[in-house]
Amino acid sequence: MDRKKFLRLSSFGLAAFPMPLFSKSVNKPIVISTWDSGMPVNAAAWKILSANGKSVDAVEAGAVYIEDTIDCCVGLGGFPDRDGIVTLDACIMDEHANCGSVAGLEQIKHPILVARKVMDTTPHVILVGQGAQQFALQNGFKKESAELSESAKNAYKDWLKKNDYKPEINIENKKENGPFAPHFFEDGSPNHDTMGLVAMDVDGNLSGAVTTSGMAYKMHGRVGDSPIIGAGLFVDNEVGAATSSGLGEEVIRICGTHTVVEYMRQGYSPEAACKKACERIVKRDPKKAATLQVGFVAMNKKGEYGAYAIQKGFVFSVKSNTENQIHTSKYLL
Ligand code: SD4
Repeated sequence: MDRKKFLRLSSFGLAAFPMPLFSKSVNKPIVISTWDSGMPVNAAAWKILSANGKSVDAVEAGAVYIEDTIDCCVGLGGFPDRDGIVTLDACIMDEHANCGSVAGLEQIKHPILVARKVMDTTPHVILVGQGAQQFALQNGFKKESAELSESAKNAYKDWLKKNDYKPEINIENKKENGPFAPHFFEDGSPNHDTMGLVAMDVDGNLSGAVTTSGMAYKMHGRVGDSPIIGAGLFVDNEVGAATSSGLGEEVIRICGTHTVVEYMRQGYSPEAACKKACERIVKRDPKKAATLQVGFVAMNKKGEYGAYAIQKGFVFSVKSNTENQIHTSKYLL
């Protein structure tokens, strides 16, 4: 048989009898999230996943939980930008590639719920700033006080003393506090803890959500990777899902989570796919990469998961039927 004919026949064969992408049993339901703060976030998501709920509702519940509880990095308790204003970014994406996002949202407690509303009720994907706030208010969200939380107020006062605009991020390895320590500026104040989570429900459908106050002391109006679909979060229900934490500009430059998912599509494991994405960032500018942190976490359709970071110190949390724990990510540098 000539080669062309063989290829035609074999591709017909594949189309007629599609092979399942993965043949072994699937680890589901499962939720994974960035950082050790992901443990209670996973628990909130698990309530929905374990009751056979949808992954999109589970990731939303996880994000709502952290927006209510953490200071410094997510929600209205987060650290402000350099003008002293807290601006929030969030996004959500489901198994149908429906997605919604808000960026630079002020004085609204639950940006993730506004992002969900954008997804569910508008023909758009991203709303920003004033427009996002207007949309939230029109949809019954309450305008909260613009006052900073106590810890944010103190940290901002200290920062103003130096007023040093140096958007460094996530250099956990500069401070020796053990693997699960919070993540600090060199002066000891926490700098980040963006919450990104991805989940697979009992039906095998994937979704993800991200919520953050973004990089502390950023320029007013600066948007990071977190609310950008394909940067801070990407879900492809045929392949897998990924989310990121770290210096958003570097993630955006390589469309980080989309890149991770595309590597999984090529057959890389979640961990290897995250590693390849980190390598791209480092390759572009190795000197700069040595001064910053980016971490990716990913899950494939089999419920396998993995992570990789540029630097030491990135951790992630996993909850499934068989485990409930924090894992330490491998790193490049
Ligand atoms: C940003 N990626 O705004 C976010 C910050 C972050 O953990 O992840 N912090 O660039």
